[in-house]
Amino acid sequence: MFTHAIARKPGRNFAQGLTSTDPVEPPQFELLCKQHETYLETLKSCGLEVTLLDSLPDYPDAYFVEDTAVVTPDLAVITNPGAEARNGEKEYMTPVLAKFRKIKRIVVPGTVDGGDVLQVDNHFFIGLSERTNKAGATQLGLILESVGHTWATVEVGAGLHFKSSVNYVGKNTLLVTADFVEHPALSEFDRIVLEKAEAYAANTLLVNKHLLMPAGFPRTRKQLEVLRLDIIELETSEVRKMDGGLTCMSIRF
Ligand code: CIR
Repeated sequence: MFTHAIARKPGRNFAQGLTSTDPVEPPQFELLCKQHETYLETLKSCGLEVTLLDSLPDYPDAYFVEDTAVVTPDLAVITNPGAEARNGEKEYMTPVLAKFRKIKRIVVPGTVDGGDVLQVDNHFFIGLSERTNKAGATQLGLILESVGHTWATVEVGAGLHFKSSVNYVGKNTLLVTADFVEHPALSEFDRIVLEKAEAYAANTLLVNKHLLMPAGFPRTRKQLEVLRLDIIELETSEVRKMDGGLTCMSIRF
């Protein structure tokens, strides 16, 4: 059960963050704030106490807090984010999480983005991506192992982060893009495979008994309904323009 979430307000310069997309409409700050506020209200309605941090003018992507830490019941591991432009965000997260957990760190040459780390009960999948390297994944894995968790690495290949393509939706089930269906590391789970046109909906977030999914993916919604969880659709148009999604905007624990 999650009881807390950490989030950060987006800054006015959020559109200067990293992105691989070239949207027809430029990202809109007011709309992003509205969508972000609804997201936070939804987390609260799922029973979480939300700590909301101020935006960081030097780090336009800093509201994607998920990338800066991996939090377990025992520890907070401050990652070493793999994009240079974002790496300094971690320093601002350390004192915040130190109030809740003992702190551990990923150190050079290791890099990890929290977006590559997927927890499924006691097990952690750690994606190897452009942001998370082998050294970082191994450091994280050994830290997790030291407090009783199991872990495995998975090559990400497509998409920014592992959780851009694979998420746990409860009941021993993973929501996966077609690229990951055959992946042997995922074979012990039931898998819901996204249609290509709805691949963005892979970034669906399980919060206790609720499934927060991006709005506008009706076929995925139908596929998820079999799980009989409370599905909540949220507008994500503006974060999507910045390669982000629902998991990225909070750290849950
Ligand atoms: C970045 O490229 O780092 C940001 N623009 C998007 C980060 C999204 N984070 C996530 O998926 N965990």
